[in-house]
Amino acid sequence: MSWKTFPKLELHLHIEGAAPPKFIRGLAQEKSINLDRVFDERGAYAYRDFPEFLKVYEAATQVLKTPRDYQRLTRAVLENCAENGVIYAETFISPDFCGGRDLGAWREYLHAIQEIAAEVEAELGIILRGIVTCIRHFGPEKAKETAICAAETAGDWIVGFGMGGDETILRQGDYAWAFDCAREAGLRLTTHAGEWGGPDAIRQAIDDLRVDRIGHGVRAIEDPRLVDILAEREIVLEICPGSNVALGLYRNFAAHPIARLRDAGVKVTVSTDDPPFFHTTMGREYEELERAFGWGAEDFAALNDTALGAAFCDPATRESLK
Ligand code: ES4
Ligand code: ZN
Repeated sequence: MSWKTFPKLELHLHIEGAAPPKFIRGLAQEKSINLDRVFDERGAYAYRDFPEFLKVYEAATQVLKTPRDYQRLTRAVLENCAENGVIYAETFISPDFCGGRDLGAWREYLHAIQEIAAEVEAELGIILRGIVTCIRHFGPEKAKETAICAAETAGDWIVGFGMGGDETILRQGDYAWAFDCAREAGLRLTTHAGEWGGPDAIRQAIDDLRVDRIGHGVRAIEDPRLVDILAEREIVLEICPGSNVALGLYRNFAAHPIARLRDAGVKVTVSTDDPPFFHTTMGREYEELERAFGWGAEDFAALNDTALGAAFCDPATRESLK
């Protein structure tokens, strides 16, 4: 069955990672930037593993230079989301790519993105909010600068702070200053953990960064006591099954732990991460979950209820989504 029009919330979406290849190619052409290493012969993003994925991601992102470029990107991303039934999305945005962590420049990017998001909301009804994200492999010093950008722009639209990037570098706790700074500014917190790192990375995220949600977190399944902790403390997982399958973490949807985590009482949600990179959409995620686990409307409504409860937006916005 097609779940394309089923109303959905999406909590884990990297804005540059949601850029359609066509959009990036068009922008590269306009700017005469060579992107041969980024695409394969069929025009899809070309990478073999996670480190290569991060390189291709950063290379593709190089064509996004101005606030206007991010405006065009945001429109393209929101149109794709809305076409897949998404009514509310939180997207990761990084001052590393938007203005090089300079606060004045960051404000300009943010203004441009918010402006177009409001325009698309009026047209299509989809609501977007931002989570400022630091990039782990850029190191803790840059993460501090990123957190300051986040703290200075925290409010109705920038609602969270997070960390992505290469999870095998350093430890979650090495970024505690940045997360403390963001928390003090009133931001809610999430970090990528338990995708490439094992259960211990998830424990560090909970204990050392005190996050509200975990990006991925799927490898908690390897530690039953940790699964119980996640369930008891109601720590929400932003699970991206198609991403995990595309990057080879699990053979296929049927082998993915999302159903086991859910059945153990963990609060799970579903997102696409970097949809064109992983050849997925929210519609496709739901179709594959139906195929693998027989999930239907009730199961999907429950996922979205969990996402609504875990959304970082203000209560009035949350109420409007009920
Ligand atoms: C990521 Cl920094 C970043 N960007 C996009 N996708 C990611 N997955 C993990 N880290
Ligand atoms: Zn991610």
